[in-house]
Amino acid sequence: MYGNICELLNIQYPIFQGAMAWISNPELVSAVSNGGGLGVLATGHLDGEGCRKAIRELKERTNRPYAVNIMLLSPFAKEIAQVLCEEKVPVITTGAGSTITHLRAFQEMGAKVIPVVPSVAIAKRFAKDGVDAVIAEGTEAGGHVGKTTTMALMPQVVDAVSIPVIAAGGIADGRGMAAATMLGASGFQLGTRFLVAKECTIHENYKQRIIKAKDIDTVTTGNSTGHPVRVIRNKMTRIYEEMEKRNATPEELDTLGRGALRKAVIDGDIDNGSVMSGQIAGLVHKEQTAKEILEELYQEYVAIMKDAANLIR
Ligand code: TUI
Repeated sequence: MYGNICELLNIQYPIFQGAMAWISNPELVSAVSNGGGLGVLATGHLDGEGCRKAIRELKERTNRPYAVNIMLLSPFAKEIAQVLCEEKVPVITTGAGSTITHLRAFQEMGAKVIPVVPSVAIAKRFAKDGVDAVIAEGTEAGGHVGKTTTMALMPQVVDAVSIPVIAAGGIADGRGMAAATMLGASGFQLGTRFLVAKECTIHENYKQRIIKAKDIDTVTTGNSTGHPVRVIRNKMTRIYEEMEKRNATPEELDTLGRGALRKAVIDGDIDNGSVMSGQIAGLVHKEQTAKEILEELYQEYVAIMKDAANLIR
């Protein structure tokens, strides 16, 4: 059950930084990998050549293990898969899809393949295909999410597969990591906490909005299109909600959503942009370096785990 993910991936801490399109760039990813975690490069906003350039920059910045994520809904997924093989990426995570193009090619090239799954059925399918581990992501997470909470999803996925399961969604401190361990997690993936890393180059407005966020500040848009996306509630989500209520077509909704993440991340327009965030943003209070975040998370985690037996008698 608790496979050793640090040994499998040759990392110091069992902590992944979630791939966030436009956000998880070589600067952030290298800071996490150099700090002892697993930095995960996002490619959801890139084409094949953009992806190659980002991987090469990342290789310049770190000699430690890193991962690259393929967003399987991306129109460029196929050419990105090809680039990952050519660039001999050591760890590949996937999101937003249940079929991986080039799975065999990835494994023959020597990569470990770790898909994100929102349900037991999809976890089982990938396990049967021979992936190395899965990331079970609860609906608390930011961005494109499934419907089940981390609390309910984790133990069910752990029981359904015999490969390591990484927990994602709703984790931002050592307590969350300890709780996930009790549910059977072999590692943890955090996105929201790394939004406020010093090396995270998102617009300052985005960072401050995360730091200010409260527990009830996120909503999911896109419930009617079958692709719910968790974001901070703002003017854009209110317009989106209105449009969904009057049964706007998926095309109309897409038009509103298109470019919205870039608007928030790059332009700092947190009113009209898509400020993707997990529900745990209310727990994220301060900017720190990626290394400080990793060290603090792990120290909190170890202290809680060591003390856990004292809670019973
Ligand atoms: O992929 C994510 N999170 C993301 S991707 C993204 S970019 C985007 N922007 C706008 C609309 C849609 C995407 C922002 N956030 N997380 C991993 C994840 N994967 N969450 C859920 C899933 C998932 C969903 C369905 C995995 C497999 C799956 O299979 C269903 C099928 O039938 O393919």
